[in-house]
Amino acid sequence: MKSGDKYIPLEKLNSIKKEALENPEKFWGEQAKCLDWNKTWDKVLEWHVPYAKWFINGRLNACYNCVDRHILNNRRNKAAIIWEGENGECRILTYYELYREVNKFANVLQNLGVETGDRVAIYMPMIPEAAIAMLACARIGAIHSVVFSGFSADALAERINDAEAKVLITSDILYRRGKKIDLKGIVDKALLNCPTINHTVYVKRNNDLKLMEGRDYCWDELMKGAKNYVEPVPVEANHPLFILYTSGTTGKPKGVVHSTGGFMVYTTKTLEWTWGINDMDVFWCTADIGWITGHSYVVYAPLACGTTIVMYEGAIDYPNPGRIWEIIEKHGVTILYTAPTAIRMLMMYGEEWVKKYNLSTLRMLGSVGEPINPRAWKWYYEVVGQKRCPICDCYWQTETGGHVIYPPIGIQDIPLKPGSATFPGIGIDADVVDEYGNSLPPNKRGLLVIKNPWPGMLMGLWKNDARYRAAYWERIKNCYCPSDYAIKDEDGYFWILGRADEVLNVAGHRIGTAEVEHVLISHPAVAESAVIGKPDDIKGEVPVAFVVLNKGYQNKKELKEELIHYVKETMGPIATPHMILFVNKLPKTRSGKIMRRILKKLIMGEELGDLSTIEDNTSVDEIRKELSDFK
Ligand code: 6R9
Repeated sequence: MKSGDKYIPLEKLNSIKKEALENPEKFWGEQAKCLDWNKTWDKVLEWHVPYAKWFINGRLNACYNCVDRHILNNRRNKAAIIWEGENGECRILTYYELYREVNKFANVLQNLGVETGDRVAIYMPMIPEAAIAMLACARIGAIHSVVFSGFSADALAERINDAEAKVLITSDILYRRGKKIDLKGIVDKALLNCPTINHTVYVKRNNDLKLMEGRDYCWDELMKGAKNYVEPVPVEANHPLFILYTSGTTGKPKGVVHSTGGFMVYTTKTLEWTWGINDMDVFWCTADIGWITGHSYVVYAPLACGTTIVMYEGAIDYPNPGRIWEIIEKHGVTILYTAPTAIRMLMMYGEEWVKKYNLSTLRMLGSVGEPINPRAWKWYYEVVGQKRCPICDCYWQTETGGHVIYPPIGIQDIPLKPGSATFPGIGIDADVVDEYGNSLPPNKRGLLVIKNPWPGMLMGLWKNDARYRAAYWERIKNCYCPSDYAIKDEDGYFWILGRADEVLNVAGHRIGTAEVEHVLISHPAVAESAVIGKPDDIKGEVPVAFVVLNKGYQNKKELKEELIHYVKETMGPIATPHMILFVNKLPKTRSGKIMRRILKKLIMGEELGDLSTIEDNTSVDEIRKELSDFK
């Protein structure tokens, strides 16, 4: 890889970038040949701000591109998925085996009445059946909506209902830190409020699975009678491949919709450009399929490239902190793609755990989900990669479909700066601007924007056009605004500084403060609440909640615990408040807006700055006192 002959000269990369921006239709039309199409498009791009259509009237099938085309060549017997369970159990599926399972499950879906365009919810642990279910949906043109298996019954129901899913695919249990988590119990609770679900399919891993007659089925049973082949449905390129819900600034999650053609082209090409992926690679992206990284870079792009992927169910530090390194050694992983929060945790366990294993197969490392702090970067580079493996810090979002700011190390050995995701990628016209959209000079903090459409861009929000425009296109005129602060340095490197909205980044997961507040307020004891993020050494940020109690409820430790538990149960463990503070009043502006900025400064022990807009100063004094009592 480091031989140099794979690299194109820097001038060439720059001229490719220039061409991609100057003539996107020609450029992306060429790139789209990385996929097999049933029918070529009539037009590459139609762009009416803020809606882009790519590869119009082109027809393709995502599942065919990820599976069928590989069994027609010498990848037929190559490992597609190497699966490891937490307890060391291992399953390997070749491309042919994946093809067989996906076909059968596509037929199972048909037999359950699923048709092209229908929505199918997937609530599953990291097991091969999760990828099989996604690909089977794609095969028949059904739109999947994967819900992270750590989400609660309410969160699951809300997402199922918004998408009006017909069928739910799940599993009876999942394994985490040696424990069996009862998914069936959560699903049963959710389904009490999901009128659109006709059928549920369970992957059975426990012996005492009780099914409801006529509604629930067992995966293996249905597979027994299924046909071996289902013709992949060629869909128009702008047919939605999936919906994935992500946190926004209101209590309701946003259903991000991705296309089939544009998404597949963009993720496949960014996988190649970032890692220079080849047939020798064993690619391990540790993300869960419940997040976008699991969609783009665990399932779709690597399989479209015919890559061998590692899929792992469980915690990467269980049963001991060497687990992640053991898996890399065992399967000869060549590329590890993980999150800064994981790196910081592994760093805390110490390098002796890393040194116990032979990691010489690794050739590249990746980071995603939040800014990586230079200390973690250095440790990752020196201890894990032995100064041999470049670190691809990839900035992107659920909405962008694939990497948008990243080093294209697969084709060019550009110099890295720890903590910077380097430059806007090929075909991405990004900038840092002030609130009026004016480009800022180097080292000035501003909003990150993307000024042009790219094939991986979201098509919109599920049945919510007004919110799509308001959330991404109204802050800066004619620009896509990801709501992240950034600076561009004097060499043109981009540094992402964190969210510019009310969204927290807890261990790389997006959590809307409004979502947590919404849950708290639904508890009878709570009159009002404000949630902010407090910096945390491992998780990056943790939620802290300020709560005003209703009359009749007292400031008691038990009530705090109850509320913490309530959020955990209602939203899922990742949203659990790190602490709750009871206060009599929240600081508000005269127009009644909660001043979270002040709460944040109070918790950080910082100067409060301008308090002229505050309605009542006593709220601040009271919170100060509460905080000092807490310490
Ligand atoms: C892929 C993913 C998106 C938000 C994004 C930003 C943060 C992601 C980052 C990064 C700095 C990186 N983020 N990658 N910040 N450097 N390399 O994480 O998608 O869950 O939608 O989160 O994550 O704040 O806006 P998603």
